[in-house]
Amino acid sequence: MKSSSWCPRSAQNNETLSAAQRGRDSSGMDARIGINAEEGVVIEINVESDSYFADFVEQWDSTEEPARSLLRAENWMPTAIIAQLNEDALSDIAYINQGADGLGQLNFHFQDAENGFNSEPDWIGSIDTRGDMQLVDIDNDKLLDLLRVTGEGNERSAYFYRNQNGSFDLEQPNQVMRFSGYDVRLNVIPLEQGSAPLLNVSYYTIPVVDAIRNASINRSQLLFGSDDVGENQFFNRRPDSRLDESFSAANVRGLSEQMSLQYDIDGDGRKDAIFVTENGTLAAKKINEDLTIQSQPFWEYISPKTVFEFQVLQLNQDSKPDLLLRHGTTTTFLVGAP
Ligand SMILES: [Ca+2]
Ligand SMILES: [Ca+2]
Ligand SMILES: [Ca+2]
Repeated sequence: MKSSSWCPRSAQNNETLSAAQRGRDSSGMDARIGINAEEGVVIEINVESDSYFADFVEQWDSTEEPARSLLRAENWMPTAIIAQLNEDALSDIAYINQGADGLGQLNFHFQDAENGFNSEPDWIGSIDTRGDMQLVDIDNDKLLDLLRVTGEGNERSAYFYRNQNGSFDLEQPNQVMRFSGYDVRLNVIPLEQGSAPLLNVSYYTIPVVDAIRNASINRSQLLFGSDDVGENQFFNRRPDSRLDESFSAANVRGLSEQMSLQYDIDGDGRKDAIFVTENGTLAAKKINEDLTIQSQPFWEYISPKTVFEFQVLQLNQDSKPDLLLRHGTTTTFLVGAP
């Protein structure tokens, strides 16, 4: 494990390392893209371990949050959550169980200043529990709305429901969007504090012609704003911007983690697009006012080892973002310096 500091305030490279020191070939990584009839595109990434016993035993300090959690809390919906569901300042409870009709049931218990919570739910709604569900504030009114994503194969449908002071019309989504691609992910992101959230949709596709000649895979980022929405809808029908990147065996490192628009890397109050480059470094691009992602990164961190995964964390008490970079067998912490 390595710990160093970096300056999030200005665009910079890690100048203590020359590009030649990146260790392109010493990362012990081998990647291969193949295509077969049964599995489609297969990406094999082998990471060589320094020792067969590396990470075999891990000691956890029970008084501290584990740095490497088995579940990332932001990626799953727990059985019951505490959330702002109606128009008062008190937190409420939401959970899903099986209703009397045998179908899924969404339950809300509203908090009352005098009596706390009722044992019976204050609002229930019958809901199809297939697919992924998320309670997230989509329209920036502080009340959590519902996003449900379902589908099979490479077809995905996203259903958006608006929270109306503690209830949803689950029969009638406010907006439905459909996407074709693999590993379709939807993220609702306020680019700046208090600004209207945008929708970031990312997925992979396989170009048919290229796939035969030269195995490759495309990664797309769509950004939907909300300045031209239809009545009662959340997001524009057409994406405001689209970024398509092509990957083959030569630049497969860039595929190891999706681009993230969740973090403000330079502390200017506006989220940036962070991604792993094809050289296995970490870089960030600005997101313009028109929601296009700039073509050139304004920041790149050249690590001595290939980066496979990253997280932006608050490791200390200052409000500057800290970075956790995962390599093949090691982890680097970068603590933001003023
Ligand atoms: Ca409430
Ligand atoms: Ca809302
Ligand atoms: Ca920024």
